[in-house]
Amino acid sequence: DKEKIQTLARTDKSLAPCPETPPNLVGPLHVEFIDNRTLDQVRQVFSSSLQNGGRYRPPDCIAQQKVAIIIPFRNRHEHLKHWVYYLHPIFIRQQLDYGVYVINQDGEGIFNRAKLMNAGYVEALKEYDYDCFVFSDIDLVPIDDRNLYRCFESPRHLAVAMDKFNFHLPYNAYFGGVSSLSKDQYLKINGFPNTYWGWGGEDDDIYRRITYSGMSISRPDHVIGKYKMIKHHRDLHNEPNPKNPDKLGRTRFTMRTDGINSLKYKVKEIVKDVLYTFITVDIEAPP
Ligand code: UD2
Ligand code: MN
Repeated sequence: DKEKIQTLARTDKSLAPCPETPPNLVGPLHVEFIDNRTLDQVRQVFSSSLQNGGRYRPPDCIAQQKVAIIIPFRNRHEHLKHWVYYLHPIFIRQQLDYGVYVINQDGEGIFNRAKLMNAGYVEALKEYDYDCFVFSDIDLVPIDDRNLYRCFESPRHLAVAMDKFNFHLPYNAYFGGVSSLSKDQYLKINGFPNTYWGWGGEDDDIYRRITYSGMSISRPDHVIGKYKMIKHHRDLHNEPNPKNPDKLGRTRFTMRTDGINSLKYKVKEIVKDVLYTFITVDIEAPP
């Protein structure tokens, strides 16, 4: 069958590695979040090019990296449809061997972005031998496809020039929005913190974990690293948490015990859509 033939083709040693720089990139993109786009339309666009679960690999070469895209999520379906519409074609042009994992927080408890991303890391690895992890907000769309969604020598911050920050970095140690870490880099920092409930702080904690582990940050330049954020209000149950900034002074110590080595959650449901794998998790959120 089709699946078997594809698997054979992949293991065929005659298939060459994809080129270091993908040949079909177009550069700056036109991105517009139009109201009448529907998820069903987007499904139809990609139904023949993607494998179920939002998986893809280049048919004619061996991808440079196996990349899991992890999205922390709850109640943002309005954004999800735009994200898949714009990101899948970019990933295909970038010749990634990739899968998209939407990690949906179960229940109405306080949101926890970083813990969801930890759960996404674990769940993606149960499925495939990924060597690179890109963590992305659901509302961020790059407007240049030369911004490669892959891993680099150092942990990478991809969302360097967002429209909401006037296409500037808000501060030098900013690590929010979209980032990538190889499996080794991620394990070196013990993954992300599980204890940042509510809005804010978790991205700065991750930045500190990286520097305290002796690594630096890599970034695209400000032309390639441009993003549009879909406009939104602060969600319910994700209020800024005043305790979060205070925790940063202790990250150097807490990072050894709060992270992938202390992660606890339960999978409630896994749904395979053609555009993504949608995993609902109970992360023991406080009310
Ligand atoms: C900023 C950062 C983000 C993170 C956050 C602080 C940008 C563009 N992003 O985002 O990376 O550091 O501050 O926590 O500056 N989400 C849901 N449902 C919810 C709440 C959040 O799906 O109810 C997810 C979704 O993927 C969203 C992300 O969490 O994009 C970040 O939340 P946000 O968009 O409300 O926060 P924002 O834009 O201030
Ligand atoms: Mn946002």
